Amino acid sequence: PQTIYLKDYRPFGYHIDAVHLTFKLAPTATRVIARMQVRPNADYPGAFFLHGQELTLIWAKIDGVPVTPDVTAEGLTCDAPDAPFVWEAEVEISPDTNTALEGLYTSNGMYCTQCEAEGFRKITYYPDRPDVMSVFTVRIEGDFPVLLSNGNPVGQDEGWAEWHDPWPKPAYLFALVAGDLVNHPGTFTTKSGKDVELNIWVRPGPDEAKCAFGMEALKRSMTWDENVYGREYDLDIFNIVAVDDFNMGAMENKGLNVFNSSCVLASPETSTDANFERIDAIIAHEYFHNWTGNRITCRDWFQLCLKEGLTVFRDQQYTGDQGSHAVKRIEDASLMRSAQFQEDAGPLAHPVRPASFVEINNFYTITVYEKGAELIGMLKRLVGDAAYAQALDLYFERHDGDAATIEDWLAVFEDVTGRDLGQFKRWYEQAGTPRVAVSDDFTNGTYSLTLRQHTRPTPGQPDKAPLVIPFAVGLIAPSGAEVVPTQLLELTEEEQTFTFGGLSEKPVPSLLRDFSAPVILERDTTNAERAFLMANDTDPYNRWQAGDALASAVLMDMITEDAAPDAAYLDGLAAILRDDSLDPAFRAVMLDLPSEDELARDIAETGGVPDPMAIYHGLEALRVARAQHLQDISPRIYADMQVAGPYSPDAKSAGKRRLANSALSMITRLDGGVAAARQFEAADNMTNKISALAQLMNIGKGEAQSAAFRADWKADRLVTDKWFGLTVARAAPEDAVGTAARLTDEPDFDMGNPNRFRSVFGALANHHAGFHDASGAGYRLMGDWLGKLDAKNPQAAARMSTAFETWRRYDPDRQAIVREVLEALAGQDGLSRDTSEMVGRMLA
Ligand code: HT7
Ligand code: ZN
Repeated sequence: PQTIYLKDYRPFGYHIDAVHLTFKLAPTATRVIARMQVRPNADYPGAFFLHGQELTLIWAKIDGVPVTPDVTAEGLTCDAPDAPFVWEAEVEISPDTNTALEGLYTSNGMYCTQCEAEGFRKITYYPDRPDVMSVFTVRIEGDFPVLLSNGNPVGQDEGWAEWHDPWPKPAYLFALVAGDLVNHPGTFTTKSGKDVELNIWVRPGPDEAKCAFGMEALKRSMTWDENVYGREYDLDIFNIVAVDDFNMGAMENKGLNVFNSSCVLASPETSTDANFERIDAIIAHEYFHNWTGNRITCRDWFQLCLKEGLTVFRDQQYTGDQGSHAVKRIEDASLMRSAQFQEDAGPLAHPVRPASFVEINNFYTITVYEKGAELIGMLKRLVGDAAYAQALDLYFERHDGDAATIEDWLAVFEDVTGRDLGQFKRWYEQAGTPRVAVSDDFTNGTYSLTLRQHTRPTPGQPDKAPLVIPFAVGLIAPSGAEVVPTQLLELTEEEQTFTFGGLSEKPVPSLLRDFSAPVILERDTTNAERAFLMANDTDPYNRWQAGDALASAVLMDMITEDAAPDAAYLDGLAAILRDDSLDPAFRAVMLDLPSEDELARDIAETGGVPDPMAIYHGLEALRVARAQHLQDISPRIYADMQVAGPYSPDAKSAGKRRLANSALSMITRLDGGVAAARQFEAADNMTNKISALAQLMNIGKGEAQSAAFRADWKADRLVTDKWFGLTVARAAPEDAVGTAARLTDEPDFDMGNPNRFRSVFGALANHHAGFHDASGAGYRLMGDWLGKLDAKNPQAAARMSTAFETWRRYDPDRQAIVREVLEALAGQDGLSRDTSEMVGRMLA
């Protein structure tokens, strides 16, 4: 397969000023007629090549005269005039047999599209690249009550509808939906007084009762983007459609967002607090793309972080505004440290702006999205809030209607601040997580901190240059009083020393406050100092980080030396739990423990070989010890945190439920499941129901409750996904693989539905001790199913293949089995470009 390089970028040889599409829908023989106004690009003359895949060309014409283009599996090339002309072509496609869920496909009888990144080429011949922007008019003919496309409706009658989108857009933002759908309506008046019709479209039936929250989330997002970024909506109508079979979370098609049902449908009985928060964030994310992605798009797919990093940053700000900025920052930083640092340290490491790819779908990664958002956060920290706001205003003004680059993005910051961002740009180009080694000294009332940065080699990038690292620091006196409030240091050299004078005693440093940069701190410290910061730090992220580091240190001793849990950790937790002045959600995150995967990483990092069962038993032992140590507090917390009245997913109530359920998990370790069984029976919302069930399963109980849950929710596919996932996640390590295999025999296991596949195999991949069972059964089961899935849905298979990303951490026997599984997969006949690229990188 061909590798595509950023350095080879060249504009298209033609402009497409307008495109008219006619769809004649039929399950296996849909006809698509395209008519395009084409104009040669005088600055960049080139061949008239149109992408196209899995299309049957019926006819093609230039200026009304039939032509016979050269057609290959990737597209067509045609001799074209050196002056403006009209291109017309008719193709036939088969939505019903399109199991890749890319292009036009059917899902439960409804037609829908997914075009990002390169799916439009499965709909018609077209320059399917984001820098070719055009004005689309779409006519849909089909026997459905609802026929939707981008932009505004311009006409409809029985069996047809026509839509016109006045905003030029790249083909990846095209969308079409047709089906028997019903709408949950709403309205929004923009700040300039324009009325916008809003709709969430679902299939008739129980989904209709699950739209209200999404509609309110959409209105909140629209208001927030006006108030915080000054961005107004720009069409008469905004449609969201819920689709069951969908590869990712949602898609920001202009004026017609398509959502995975699981990311828009919500009700108290079927959705957890975490689901509500995620839905709120995804609706916001897709809506925010209207400006950061749609009005300003990407020049090429190497610039993906331009829209995704910025839009994630914006949705993070939005979520923080809805509840607790502190807890949101802790969760975002925790995700970076657990999952993105892992990607950056392994065979799949790549820069936020990659320099090459084989299959772009493989680059919708946590590095592009979450690290991309961290880069925006660092820029904001470095230039300050006011300059950030000015730079964003300039970005929107200067690049509205453009297909832009990271260079364009950085230039607005340079122009606003006069600052040279040449060194900052390395963050976009250099893969790997920088390590900052910290040493300190205290002499004559002056405290000095020496910071030394180093980034290890990553695949294809052996040498790394120093980055500009915004490093937020505070100093705390031994009494616990903060003597130096947060200051932002800028580390630009390989090594730099920063001094703080006028101190009467040696302070304890609070380093990298608020996770001011995505780096790994290296510092010799003690459990006593970690406990001190856990108790005294004024920075909530660092307080959490100290607790997390302390828990990890305690667990490492328990796992590798069979030590008893350090009382400093248990006492520290008790103090936090007792402190009613602290936000319940914050207290709940303080109770989260490092995952088995993170502990395996830490063991490998210190030169050891992780033993998955030892890690599992270490964590279980700490859970029991915690439950015992906190047994006087947990029942009181559990009682205090009960939320009276009808369920509401607001952040305050959700925080209380989160803490109550953390307390329940400790109570359950000691009471044999009595309280959890009671909560299961009494719960009127999914958060409390499923948490109680999970606690019971954790102690090997809950069989009856699990069966009842399964039976009660058989008809609800999203709750059934939860049951599949929980059943694997809570299986004992020795049963996890067998459980996953058994679930694939259930009549409602459907590998064609990505949510269902992920509910089983995503849960298996995350079941550390089960997946890494010494027999290799987990690896083999995963490999077999990836092979089967790849033939249907390459994108989903490639994504799930990251389950093997960390295989080189484990012992030679396990490695040998994984190698065998990956090599078998690589050798599978007809393996997709998607999966073969991923497997190849993991084996390299
Ligand atoms: N921009 C979208 C990314 C995307 C996608 C979505 C659904 C299915 C396939 C997809 N490929 C790429 C989603 C987003 O980041 O908002
Ligand atoms: Zn996005």
